[in-house]
Amino acid sequence: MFRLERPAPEHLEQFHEHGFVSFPGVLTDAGRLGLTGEIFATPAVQEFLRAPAAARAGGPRPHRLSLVPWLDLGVWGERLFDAPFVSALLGAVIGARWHFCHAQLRVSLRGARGLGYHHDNLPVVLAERDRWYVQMLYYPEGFTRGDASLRVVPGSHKIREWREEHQPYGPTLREGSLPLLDELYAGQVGRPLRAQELELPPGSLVVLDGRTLHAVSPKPSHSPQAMRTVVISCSRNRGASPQYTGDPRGVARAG
Ligand SMILES: O=C(O)CCC(=O)C(=O)O
Repeated sequence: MFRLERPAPEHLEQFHEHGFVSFPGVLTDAGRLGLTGEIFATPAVQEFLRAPAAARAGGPRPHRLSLVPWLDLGVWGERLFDAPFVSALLGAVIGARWHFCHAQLRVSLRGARGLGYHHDNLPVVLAERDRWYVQMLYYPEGFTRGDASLRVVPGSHKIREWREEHQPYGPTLREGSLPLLDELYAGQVGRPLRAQELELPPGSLVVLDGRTLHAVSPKPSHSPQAMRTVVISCSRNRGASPQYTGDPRGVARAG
């Protein structure tokens, strides 16, 4: 499923230094097409794609479907958990013991709004936020700049203390103004917080340190690409507390 058996030392260096690393076109054609088939076979995706455009335009995330967790993975999706490349990468970053939290799926169609700057490291036990949360984001169709592209903020994984207005976890999607975050937090990481906008071919992977700030550009209504999907598989140190999923009881339990 992967064109690589393991990450190179330079990949790991980039990941630790900048909080992310990308692997352009790392999925084989069979892997990319197999995963796409499983995405299209997912009943919630079929329902989303069949719905009239007017129905998809409503709600807080127009033209974007988000499945957390994504439970309809088949043989290809399952390999994202146990392929030699994945085990080698997670073993090199987390160490010998980790567990998968879940797989997630997002589908963005023309007119999707995008996401503000945020990070996704939301352990139920807040004290564990400096343990590993590694997100592997697979893009079967890839994306070009300005079209549902991923923007990452190199070095932002090194922010340790969130100011009171961003407590407990960091900025929410609505608060994600990068100039403001730069003003407030660049001092902690010793370099300016600037976004790097990625552009990736089909079958690419981005590995994020869960603390790294990132955002997604809107998908223009005239985009030449009808649909962009991403499958995200997330892992933590084994035994670490699970991810806060939006259930308010999770926040109450945070220590
Ligand atoms: O759509 C993407 O590329 C990334 C998704 C993301 O950042 C999120 O859902 O938190």
